[in-house]
Amino acid sequence: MANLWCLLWATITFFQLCKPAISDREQVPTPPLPLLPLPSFSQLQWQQREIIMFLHFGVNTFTDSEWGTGHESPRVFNPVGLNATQWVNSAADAGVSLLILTAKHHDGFCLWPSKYTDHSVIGSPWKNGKGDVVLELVNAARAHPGVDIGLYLSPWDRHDRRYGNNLLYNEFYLAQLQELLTKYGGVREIWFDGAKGKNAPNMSYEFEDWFSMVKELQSSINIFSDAGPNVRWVGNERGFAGSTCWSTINRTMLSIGNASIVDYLNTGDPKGTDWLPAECDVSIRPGWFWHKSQTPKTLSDLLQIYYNSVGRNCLLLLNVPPNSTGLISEVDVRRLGEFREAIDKIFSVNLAETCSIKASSQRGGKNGGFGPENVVDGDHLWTYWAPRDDEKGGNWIEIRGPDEGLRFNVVRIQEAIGLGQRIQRHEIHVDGKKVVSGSTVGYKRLHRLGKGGVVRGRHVRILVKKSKGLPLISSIGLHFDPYWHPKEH
Ligand code: FUL
Repeated sequence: MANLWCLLWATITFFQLCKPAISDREQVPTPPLPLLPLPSFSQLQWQQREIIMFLHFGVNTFTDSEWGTGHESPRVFNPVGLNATQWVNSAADAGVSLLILTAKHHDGFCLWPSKYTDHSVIGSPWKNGKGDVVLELVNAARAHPGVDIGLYLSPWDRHDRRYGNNLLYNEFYLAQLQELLTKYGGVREIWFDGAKGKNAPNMSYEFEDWFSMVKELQSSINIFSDAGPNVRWVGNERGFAGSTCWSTINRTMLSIGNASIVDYLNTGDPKGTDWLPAECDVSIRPGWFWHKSQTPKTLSDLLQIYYNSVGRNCLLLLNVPPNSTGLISEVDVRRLGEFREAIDKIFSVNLAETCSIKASSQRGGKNGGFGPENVVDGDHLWTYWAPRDDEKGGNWIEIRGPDEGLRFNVVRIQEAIGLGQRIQRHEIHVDGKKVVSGSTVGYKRLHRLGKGGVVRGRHVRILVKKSKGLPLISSIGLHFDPYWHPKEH
């Protein structure tokens, strides 16, 4: 009997000892589940590039035109001082990590010695027909770690006689794609332009075949077109995304070269089942190609474009066209430098980093790993603030400045988009007064504030009014932009 009591006592003691350990384990918060659809690894890498560069270059550079007719003689192409290292250096100095070259524009002239046409650099006096612009760019980029290349191959070809014959032209186009994607090593983005002249011959492009060949040859490439599959067009060529801009959209609603979907492309779709972030293409000059008579946009214009593209959850694809010498003109290089300097000046100081930060709640309590301090830890994507699942009312996070207050005019908010895009509506309050009423956030949302160009206050609260699931905020910044003069815009 005594043995039985002993056994009972030992069993009870054992379970009592175990109990706190089990309930402790239950208190460890599980991370929030991802909210579908999600970006792929390549899309996430792409998004973090923020600014990439387009290089429109070809026969148009020498004929002062934008859309060549296709009848240009290859002999007009002679960039005697071409130096792709200068292109790459100018881009890298401006913080650009990807350059997309027009390997062939609508005029059909190829910047590489294609085996499938003689309408190319082969027929030009440049390097006695032995040159290859694509190769020059690839070699220059390779010598600069961190700089990648992308290619633009115009579907609309005004030179090739096969254009208009569906089978023959699609085969020709596939052959050129294959050539470009096997000859030059890794290509990070391929650009399929939906543009086509009104009187162009009728022609169906076999996009699905093109896309699958591209993926087969370059598995980590991002394919751009009006309709993706990896990156979508933003719907205009001004570099402006919608003030609501979802990276999600329904691809079934999209088609390439369809003018009626530009508004949908501009804003995306909160109910979208596909992750298809938008790219904002815009030229630093009025034209896409270099023209002697044109000058670059002002710094103030470029900054406005930056806020309306990168600051609205998109990528900025800024075109900087090489001139007829084969160089990026000095004025453009200078403007790019000023642009980078301004961005660095604005964003290198985050006033929030020295403030105390409070939140409406935090998942898993103090030691759960989802506290509001994560929004100023500099690691933008994978550490974030998460409120509790059961929190009622609006979730908020508040930055509390020193007694003398804060002086700023830009608020930066970033979502942990690796787990999906969630925030639908948000507000910013300074010392209890609403100063911004906004919608989406996504990878990065920038608000320029202050009617007089500056805001002063002590407490800045970001209130999430509506969200698809829990809002997950990875970074918050309070910045001062000395270039912001609201009256100019
Ligand atoms: C457009 C083209 O027609 C322009 O020439 C330029 O290449 C621009 C990026 O895309 O659709």
